Amino acid sequence: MTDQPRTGKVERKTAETSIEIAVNLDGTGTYDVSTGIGFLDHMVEQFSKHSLIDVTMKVEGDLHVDQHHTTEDSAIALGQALTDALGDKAGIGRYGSAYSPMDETLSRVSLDISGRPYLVWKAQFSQEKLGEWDTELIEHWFHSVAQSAGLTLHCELLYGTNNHHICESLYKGFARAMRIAVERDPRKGGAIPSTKGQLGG
Ligand SMILES: [Mn+2]
Repeated sequence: MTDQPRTGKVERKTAETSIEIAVNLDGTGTYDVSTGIGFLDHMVEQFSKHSLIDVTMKVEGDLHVDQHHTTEDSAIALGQALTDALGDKAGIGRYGSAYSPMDETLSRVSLDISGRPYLVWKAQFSQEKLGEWDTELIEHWFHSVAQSAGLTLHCELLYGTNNHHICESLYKGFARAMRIAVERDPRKGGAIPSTKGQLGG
């Protein structure tokens, strides 16, 4: 097992979006995020801050159409950058869970960096928008990250009413669960955390 910081990088350009993302799993929660969607920036910043994963994310999307491509493609690219940084996943905790209280809201996020993408989503919003961001895209963001990072990801709102709190609680929970799951456990040495000897594929 090496002590080198685990970094990942993705550049993705289509007719709909142009994206540059860099992550450092062994960072300090430093971020520079610009997607053109204010609330999405706020959420990706929360992800970085509470996972301690450094995130640089520059997105130029076709927001004149709507926010779908920008949300989806930036989530896919973030998942790819995380996968790139994780490499063979040697020595990682693999699993992570977090409860996140935020005033009246409580959520639970539980995940496995399994290589088997799956999203269980049990949360709903009563507003159509947070800032200018369409709330129907929030589940889609988590679905896209789970797919491209190979996560088995369970996101549940246990209770809560304020839409800003609900969304932020889920992102903070995702961040804190990821922090635990990507952390290198020195007791594991460089072992792949699976009796199969590999994760994914
Ligand atoms: Mn907030």
